[in-house]
Order: sequence, then structure tokens, then C-alpha cells
Amino acid sequence: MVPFSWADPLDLEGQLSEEERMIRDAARGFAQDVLQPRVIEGFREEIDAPELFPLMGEAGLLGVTVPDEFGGAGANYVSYGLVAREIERVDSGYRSMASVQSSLVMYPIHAYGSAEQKANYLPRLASGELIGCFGLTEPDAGSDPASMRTYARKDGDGFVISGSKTWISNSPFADLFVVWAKSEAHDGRIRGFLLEKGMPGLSAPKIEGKFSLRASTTGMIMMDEVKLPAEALLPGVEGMKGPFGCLNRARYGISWGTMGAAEFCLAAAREYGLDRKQFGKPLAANQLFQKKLADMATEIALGLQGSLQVGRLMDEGRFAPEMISLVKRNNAGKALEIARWARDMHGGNGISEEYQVIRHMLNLESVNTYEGTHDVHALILGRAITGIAAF
Ligand code: TGC
Ligand code: FAD
Repeated sequence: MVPFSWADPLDLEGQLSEEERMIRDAARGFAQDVLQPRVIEGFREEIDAPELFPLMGEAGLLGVTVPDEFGGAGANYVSYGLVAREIERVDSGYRSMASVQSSLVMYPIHAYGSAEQKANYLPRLASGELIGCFGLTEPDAGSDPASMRTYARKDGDGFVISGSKTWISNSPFADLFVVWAKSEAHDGRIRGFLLEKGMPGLSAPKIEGKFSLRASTTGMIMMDEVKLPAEALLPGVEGMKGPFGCLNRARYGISWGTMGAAEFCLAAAREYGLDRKQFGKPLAANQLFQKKLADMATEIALGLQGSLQVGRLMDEGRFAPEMISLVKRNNAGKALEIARWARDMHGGNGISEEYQVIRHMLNLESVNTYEGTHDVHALILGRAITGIAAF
């Protein structure tokens, strides 16, 4: 028998390789030393933080799974998940910035891009010299992105693209825009295009007034007859499986990241409950308080095991997208619930920025919605279980 560890009940640590632990430790060091000291003010003041990209690049946290010949770390999907968990232990917004860059910008260029596109963009995205964003969602096409209106028509050898994308992480300060559009040259099928900051007709206004993910910048992408050369097209994919292939990676990372946020909330609630006394004893001496801690630790331990298993299967090339829906949906939903409990367990102090649990709670509302809402992932699983699409 071994002693029970409340912080690692099912021995995740023992299931990681030495290399995975080293990458995790480096990410934890960066997150605690660089991100944690700035996050409370960053969230309160809604500070744009493009300067974090080169710092994350230097720490090796961008393009974790991209081969090192393109500047990535060439590591596995479990390592990528561990990095997301450490960043989101500090804030979901910082994890958002990094996961868009890695999964939604570097991944499609690596998986679907030409040799020139890979050589031109990937090393600079990995170092954080360039910042990327991913435009799929539109004002009238959120859960149903296939109904998008953004359209690329033929223009000589190239294209002219028009349309608008909304709720786009990183867009106001992005240098590179991965935009999904219906393409006239390809019978109206969906194709990916690479747009660069400064192109005439391209703008990316910031969305102000978010009550969630305030440390991460979100905006729109407005395209008014933007002329693109032929080389702007991502040649290697056609149809919705293009953007969905990227979303698989980002959703998987979110399943780990949300557990990092939940682990922070559990540790904070435990410490608060041991320190604070009411009715002559610590809050943590009450059965109701302990049941909440037990539920939190249970959900986190099971959630991490689910993500680890999906990561191992991705590393072996043996995953189904529905597995990713299962862990993204479950872990985002459970983390949100855990953050709400932790907020409650801190009493009045729980609403103060100093204790940080309400920031996680507010952030996780977005995480439960983006990359496919909690209910949309239920419908993806429902379709797989019944064979009937209920969208
Ligand atoms: P459907 O008919 O199911 O499929 C169309 C084609 O796509 C293929 N496909 C997939 N391929 C790879 N991975 C997946 N997960 C795939 N899902 C579908 C499918 O095989 C088919 O291929 P083909 O070759 O036969 O054409 O498509 P649908 O339009 O009916 O989709 C329905 C549904 C609900 C699954 C889909 O629309 C959906 O997932 N909606 C949610 C939208 C979403 O997740 N948006 C995310 C926007 S990006 C974002 O939120 C970033 S936030 C990041 C941050 O800040 O961290
Ligand atoms: P809707 O699709 O209108 O859904 C509203 C509600 O209806 C939800 O509860 C949903 O579950 C439910 N619903 C919808 N359809 C059905 C159905 N058939 N049956 C039952 N219920 C249904 N997008 C990008 O492309 N790139 C980004 O970088 C990006 N970053 C984001 C950052 C933030 C902070 C946020 C909040 C969003 C971001 N998004 C991004 C957009 C995000 O992916 C969408 O918000 C999400 O997919 C949901 O779309 P919607 O907001 O249009 O909601």
C-alpha cells in the first residue's frame, strides 16, 4: 500500500515519462514565475498582452507538437496537454492565447500548408515573433460553422475575400489570420486562407466589455474585398474537416487546461477551509465542506485520467474525435462546477480578486462555450451513440 495523495489521487505522476515531467516542470515554472504575478491586474484592467508570445516561445510553450525542424518542441500530445494544464492553472485566458497559436494556427499550417508556408510562418510562430488567430465563427454562424457566409471569389490567379468573423481570440494584435471561407474556385467548398496584418480591407476591432477571459484579447475579423495571392490558400485540405481537424487538437488541450484551473480551485478551497474557523472549528472540519472537497478531487482525478488516455491514443494515432468531445465537454463542465463550489466555500472572500476563484469561475463560462458548447458536444456524442444527428 502507498499513502494517499489528495493532490494526485490516482498517481498521474507515475504515468508520465521523464521527458513529459520535464516539459511539465518547465511550463509550471514559466506559468508561476511569469504569468501568475501579472494575472490579477491583467484580468482586472483587461490588459492586452502581445508581449507574452515571445516569452512563451522562448520557454518552448508554442507549437509543442510541431517538429523541431519548424521551431516546435517535437513533443507528444500528452506533453501538450500538460503545458495547457499548467498555463490554465493560472488563467484560462493565457491558455487560450497559447492554444490558438499552437493548435489553431501552427497545426493547420503544418498539416495542410505548402512547404513555403511552413518555412515562412512556422518558425516565427514558434518563437512568438508572429501572433496568429483562427477565424471560423461568424455573427450568424457559431455552433453551425458550415453555414458561414465569408466568401472567396476568384481574382486572376488569386482570390478576393469578404466577410466577417467574430469572437476571435488574439485577432486585434494578430499578424497572421487563418480564415475559413467558402471558395468560388472550389465549387463553394470551405477552404483555409492565410491573411496578413496590413492587407488593404482587413481590420480586427477588439470586443470590449467581456466579463470572462479578460486577460486574453478577443476581437472580430472584418474583410472587405481583401485581395489575396494564390499562395494564401492552404493547399492540403478542403471541407469542414479542415477546421475540425484543428479543433480536435485545441479541444483536447482544453480538456487538460480546465483540470489545471479546477486543481487551483480545489487547492485554494482546501487551504481556506483549513485556515478559517467558524463555530469554533475550521470550516474544513464540517462534513458538507469535506464532501465538496471529495467531489472536487474525484472529478479532477477522473478528468485527468480521461485526458491522459485520449492523449496516449492521439500519440498512437488511434483516436476518434468523439473521444475528444467526451473529455472537452466533461472536463470543462466539471471545472466550471468546481470553480463555483470553490467560490461558495470562500464565502464573501470568494468574490474578491485576491482569492482568484471567481476569476477562474468567470473564465470557465467561456471555456464551456467555445470550441463547441457543452450541449453541442453532447449532440456529437448523441449522434455517435444513436446514429441520429439531432443538431
Ligand atoms: P459534419 O457533417 O459532422 O462533418 C462535416 C465534415 O467534417 C468532418 N468532421 C470532422 N473531421 C475531423 N474532426 C472532427 N472532429 C470532425 N467533425 C466532423 C466530417 O467527417 C465531414 O467530413 P467530409 O469529408 O464527409 O465532408 O458537420 P456539421 O456541419 O454537421 O457539424 C456539426 C457539428 C456540431 C459537429 C459542428 O458544427 C461543430 O463542432 N460545431 C461547434 C463549432 C465549434 O466548435 N466552433 C469553434 C470555433 S473556434 C473556437 O472556439 C476557438 S476558441 C479558442 C481559444 O480561445 O482557446
Ligand atoms: P450559438 O451557436 O448561438 O449557441 C447558443 C446556445 O444554443 C448554446 O447554449 C448552444 O449550446 C445552443 N445550441 C446551438 N445549437 C443547438 C442545437 N442544435 N441544439 C441544442 N442547442 C443548441 N471562434 C473562433 O472561430 N475563433 C476563436 O478564436 C474564438 N475564440 C473565442 C473566444 C471567446 C472568449 C468566446 C466566448 C468565443 C470564441 N469563439 C471563437 C467562438 C465560439 O466558438 C462560439 O461562441 C461557440 O462555438 C458558440 O457559438 P455561438 O456563440 O454563436 O452560440
